Amino acid sequence: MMKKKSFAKILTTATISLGLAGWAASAWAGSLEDVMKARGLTQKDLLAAAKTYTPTGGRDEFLVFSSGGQSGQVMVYGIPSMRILKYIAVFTPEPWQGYGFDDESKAVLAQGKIKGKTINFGDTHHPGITETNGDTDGEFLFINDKANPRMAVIDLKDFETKQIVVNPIMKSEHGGAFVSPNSDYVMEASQYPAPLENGYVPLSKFNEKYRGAVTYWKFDRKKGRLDPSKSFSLELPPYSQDLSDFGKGPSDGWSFTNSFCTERYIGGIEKGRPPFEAGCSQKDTDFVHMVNWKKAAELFKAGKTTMINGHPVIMMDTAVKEGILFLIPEPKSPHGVDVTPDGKFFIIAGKLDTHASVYSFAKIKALIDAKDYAGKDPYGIPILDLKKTLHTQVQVGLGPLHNQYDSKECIVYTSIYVDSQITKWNYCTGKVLDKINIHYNVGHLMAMEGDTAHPKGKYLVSLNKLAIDRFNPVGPLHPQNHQLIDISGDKMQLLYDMPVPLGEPHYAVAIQASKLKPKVRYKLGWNSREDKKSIWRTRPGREKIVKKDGVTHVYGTLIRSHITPEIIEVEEGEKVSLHFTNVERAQDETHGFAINNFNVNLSVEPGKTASFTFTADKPGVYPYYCTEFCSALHLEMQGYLLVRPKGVKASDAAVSEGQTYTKADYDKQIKNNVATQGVIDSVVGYITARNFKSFKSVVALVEDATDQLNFAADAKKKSEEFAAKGDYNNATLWAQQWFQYQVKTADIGLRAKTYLDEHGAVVNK
Ligand code: K7E
Ligand code: CUA
Repeated sequence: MMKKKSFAKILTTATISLGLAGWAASAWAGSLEDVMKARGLTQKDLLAAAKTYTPTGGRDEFLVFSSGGQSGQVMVYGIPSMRILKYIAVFTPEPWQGYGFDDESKAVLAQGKIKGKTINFGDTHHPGITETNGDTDGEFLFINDKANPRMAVIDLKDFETKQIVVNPIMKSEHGGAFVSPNSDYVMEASQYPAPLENGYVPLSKFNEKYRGAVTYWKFDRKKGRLDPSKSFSLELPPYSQDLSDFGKGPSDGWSFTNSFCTERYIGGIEKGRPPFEAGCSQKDTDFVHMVNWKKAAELFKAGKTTMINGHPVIMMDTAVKEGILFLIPEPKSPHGVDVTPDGKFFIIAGKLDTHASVYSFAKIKALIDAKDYAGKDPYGIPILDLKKTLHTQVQVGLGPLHNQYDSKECIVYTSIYVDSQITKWNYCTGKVLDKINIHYNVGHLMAMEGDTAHPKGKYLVSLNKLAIDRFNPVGPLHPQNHQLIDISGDKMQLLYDMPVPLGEPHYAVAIQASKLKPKVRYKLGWNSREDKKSIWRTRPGREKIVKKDGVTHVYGTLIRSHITPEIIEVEEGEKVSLHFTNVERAQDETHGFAINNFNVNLSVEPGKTASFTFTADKPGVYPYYCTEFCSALHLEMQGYLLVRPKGVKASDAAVSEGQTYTKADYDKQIKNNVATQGVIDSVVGYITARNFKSFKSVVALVEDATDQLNFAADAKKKSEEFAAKGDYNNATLWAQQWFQYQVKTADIGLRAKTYLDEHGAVVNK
């Protein structure tokens, strides 16, 4: 039995230890100068610290969604604090979130099966947020998988993955997810050419049968899902298509996809042939593909497509005939293609060139309108003359990759891989303005909303490929390094190094935090993956065990601090489906659920219903418990799954326990409860004497406390009923339960009191 402390005593101890901690800190810290000296910090360091430091309770101005690379996840962090807030599970099971462990999320992961195969890994590259008029709106996030061409949809109301779609024709993919200015389509471009059909085609047929493609996934914003029945693709030559971007403003209706290895080299180092890297970098230029996607969407609607693997594809000859596909040379093995905020230009940097090329959309459009072509590629696609399309070319450094835009007019930042630098330059005048060293080998870079119609400036993040010596060594596999750079002034200033213990980040997108409106709880009994009421939901007092179609369904609830039911007994071989609803209304009162030896953890956030279906294949005793430290009696949030051997009858014998209670125990417990109620009353008095209703968080806490007090009243009633019958054993136990609800009430009350104290609440007049 747990030793009971009176609640008043707990309060006093807490106060004393807080006081001591405050005293110790002030004695240790010394003056700012002392700390600077002791840690070897300069004024510049302090300035950088002041620009990123976020005091307790402080919030960030921007949130970043970063690809988690090979982890198959998305990382969320804040700017300028660089504090990591969440890893969103997308293509890969993640037990803390129950992702891939509860039935509901297993169904999402199962959507990502390819040719019947479960793929539990994803190589995420480019996150994209839904846009309205070319600006991110914070409703949904998309992310692609390069290794297994797939696209996932994350709802930013709860930061959960809702859908995975498999690309029906691609065998490799890199240029996703790019979102059209009003989120009609999400774009995905293939990378390594392969036959669009499934099945074997020898490499000797590379030129004729291997292909690239771009897919335009139709997004149904109302449903928050991609709609494969309204999506289509465009067949492209067997070049290695790379990144993409949608036009906006004057270039709205067009999409741009660049490529490398337009040499169409097929490798063969094992046969003594030069490797891919030699054969794919021979030519001085590759091609950016320009697609009139609005016209393509009309062709699709008009049925001018060929079905491949059940998916409509506009073939190249149709695209050429209809005038929706053009090529423009681009130097050399390029990587990024980035449309300027006003949509008048796009910038492409060639990895093997020192220049960034600024293309003028107006010039391109004039050439297309005049049918002024420089030639055709081997597939009959018109090629425009490079020189005639250029606005300017600027020498930015060795190995330029990606571009991001500033809030200041004409200012762009380019990541320089080989030089390990970021170059700031003016794409209107063609002038280089500033360079800053980064550590090391930057890939993508990201400015605040820096790929939208209205970039927000202020900060830039350098997403570096190597960390080498920047952090304490942790073995041969180093962390990634995101570096925060201040771009508010004329000179860039490095502010912060953030190690990232996750897969290679590739791209990230930032959004003003104020645009995000995530919820704090689900409606009661919610299937979060399907966004509707769960058919398995239940309420407190309605918990039940029902056999249906050979499956034993357990409709249970979770609340501080018990699981209902606490004993589940089934027979060997029985199929069991557990459905738990978290019936908390309080913010952040998540419960977890794990059973010994069943490879399961559920994360059941307030309101959510999560299920776990299994076969009780081995007789035995399997404790289960809550995996989140949800309350003082969290360790007691437990239960037993008993699997009876086949043919053995359930034993109805009286439960035998360690302890029975007498009237003396009962009286002692009641006395304690009455004293505790006194403490609660004083906390309640403190809160209600102040303007607590002006604080949303406190109002929510008071609501929760009221719930707990109602539960306490219930338990009190049961206790009194048993006492009246002279059953002091049950009376004492229910009195103890009454006390447990009091503890929860007091815990919440104290949280509310602290909040009021910290936020300057005032006494009511
Ligand atoms: Cu690594 Cu955009 Cu996939 Cu460049 S990508 S670095
Ligand atoms: Cu619920 Cu611990």
